[in-house]
Amino acid sequence: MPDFVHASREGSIAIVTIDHPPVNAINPLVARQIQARVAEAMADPGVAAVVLTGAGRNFIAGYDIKEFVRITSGAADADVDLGGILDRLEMSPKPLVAAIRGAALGGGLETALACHYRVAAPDAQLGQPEVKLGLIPGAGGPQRLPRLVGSQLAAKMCANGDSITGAAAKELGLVDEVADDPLAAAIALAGRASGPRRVRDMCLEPGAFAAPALPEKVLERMAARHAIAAVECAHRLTFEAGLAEEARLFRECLYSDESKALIHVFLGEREVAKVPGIPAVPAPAVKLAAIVGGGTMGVGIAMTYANAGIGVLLKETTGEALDRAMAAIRGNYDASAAKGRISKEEAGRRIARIQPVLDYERFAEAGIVVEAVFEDMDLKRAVLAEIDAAAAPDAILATNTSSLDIDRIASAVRRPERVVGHHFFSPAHVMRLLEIVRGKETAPEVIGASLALARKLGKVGVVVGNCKGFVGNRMFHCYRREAQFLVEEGAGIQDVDAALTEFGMAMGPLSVGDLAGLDIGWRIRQQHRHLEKPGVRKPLMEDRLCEMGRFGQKTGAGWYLYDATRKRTSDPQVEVLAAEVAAAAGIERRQISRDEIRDRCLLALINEGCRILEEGIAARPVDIDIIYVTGYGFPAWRGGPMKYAELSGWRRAYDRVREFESRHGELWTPAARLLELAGA
Ligand code: 3H9
Repeated sequence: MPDFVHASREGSIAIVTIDHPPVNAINPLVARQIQARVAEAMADPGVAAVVLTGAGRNFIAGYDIKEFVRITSGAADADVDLGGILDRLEMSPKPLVAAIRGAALGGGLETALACHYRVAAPDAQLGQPEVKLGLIPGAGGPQRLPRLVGSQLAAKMCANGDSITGAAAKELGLVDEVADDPLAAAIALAGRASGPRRVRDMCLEPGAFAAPALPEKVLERMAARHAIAAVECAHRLTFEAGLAEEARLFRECLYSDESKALIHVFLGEREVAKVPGIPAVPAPAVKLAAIVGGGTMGVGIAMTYANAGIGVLLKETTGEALDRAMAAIRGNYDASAAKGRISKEEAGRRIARIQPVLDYERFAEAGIVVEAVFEDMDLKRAVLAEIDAAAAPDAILATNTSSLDIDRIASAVRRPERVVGHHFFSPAHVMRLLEIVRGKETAPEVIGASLALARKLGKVGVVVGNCKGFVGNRMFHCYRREAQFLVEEGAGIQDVDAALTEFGMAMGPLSVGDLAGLDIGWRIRQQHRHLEKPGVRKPLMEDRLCEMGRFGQKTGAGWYLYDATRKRTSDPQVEVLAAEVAAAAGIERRQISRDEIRDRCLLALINEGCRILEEGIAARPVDIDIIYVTGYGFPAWRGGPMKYAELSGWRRAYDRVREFESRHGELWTPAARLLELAGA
């Protein structure tokens, strides 16, 4: 049996070290080994006190999250008895001191709370983030934390999941000491301690439990409400009874769809970086990135690199265009500094990293060149050919396209194996998603380097294949098309948006169109009219809106009306337009329920997702889910479109798609993969 916990001695102090890479997560074996090593040390007459610590950068990052997946899928024993083990640790007869460096999160903080004293590094990270996984702390945190920091703060920490630093924890009484070398300080404290001091024996503040003030959004989630209820138990019940009620609430969360979805997203964000056939390489040591194009995307991409401490050459064709780009960059950083997100000095340092240029002279120094010019094939090919002539032989040549054929773009250069799509989402310095588009010639190591670089830039990189719209936009097209069909068939405009925001989407599909600009799709459709399949239903509304000059927020009118502050109001004129459009096209209008709106929009997304899997454009369902959660405002607690379909039943999805097919025809033909997943 592997040994993840070992003991050593320093004089009369025993040191028990958890060494379970990468982050010392606790699973049943590790928990039993902690208990055994501590018990052995306590029983040794030569030992006066015990220090518990973690090897590597962290104390303990919590219970092993993968273990929860095994439990809920029935692959592992359902008994998570960390609480019982921590109880026994706390009852140890000699002083037990936690030495905390890095993360003491979730079950990690609960382990520290079961120790009699705590010493932390000033920048250690202490918290109960379980709620972000749809869980509550289930190993005594809700009973012990309020006894140290007060129940209102404890409830807040457990319900919003935010962690605090070691220095802040000292101020609050959560840790006894802060020290740059927490292990040495813990050993010293253990030598001085007169005996055990158990948190369970401490008194709570008198009076009734006062719930913390938390935003509505936080309280909408069951785990947050349960976390508060678990802390309240510390007030209402004995310590033992509180533990039992907490364990019951934990279990209820563990088997919830919310938790399954959030755990899927946590693990998925890391899994997408591990692509079969792509080497896991360290991030290339890029010191300088060159960006061509200073429009909205180029500006956001330049800021993304500058934020990661990387120097940037930002190229434009005219001095005026460069001035505009630099003014936008300064404006964005000033706004961040004004909001207190970064200091003025830091904003200045980041601006100074971006150097405006008008030529390719220094491009050979750049480890990566990102083309971010207007979305036009001929222009992109011409720019890439220029980049090819100027860039270093081993540079990555990235093209920031949202829809164009990567292979055609790559064929403009002599080294197509170095060309890769880096599809950033607007605003690029804010949105976490980066679609990494693999062309047929792109070298695997360029994909691997792109994935590692994405992480360094604070992005979640997801590898996708080359097709129109790649994964995200191709699916989104089907989703938004369905939203328009629904309006034509009689659904109210606000109802369409509300059905999806009630589901949890950050914005409704029609509002998203207004935000992005309806004219973009309109112009593309005009160019591609000749490719339309005759007899296949096309959405009509957005073309009509654009013909009226209603391009969305930027023109003050689209699906909705917008005032100068971009506040939205509904416009009865658009409802009238929908009725006219429907009458002219012979579309029958009827009352449409929000359930139908939700199902049609989401299943259009899911059915297309299945086709994308069939074609290998996305390698795994999790890739699609992470794209949607990080780039399209899909609620993480639903897990992404594919996880949502799984949790609500593939068979249900299939049956509903069939029903829509019978009413609406070939756009609803179920994908073969959907059929397969439904076992139909
Ligand atoms: C809990 O404790 C419940 C309790 O109340 C007990 C109830 C009975 N488990 O993020 P990184 C892996 S719930 C398993 O890339 P960083 C992660 O998947 C838990 N694995 O590094 C990745 O794997 P890989 C409460 C975990 O330096 C690797 O470690 N705890 C866990 O940017 C590196 O992670 C949390 O929610 C885990 N608990 O950040 C903490 N944690 O290399 C969640 C990490 O194969 N974790 N891994 O891709 C974090 O917030 C960050 O991972 C941390 C490190 C800050 C620790």
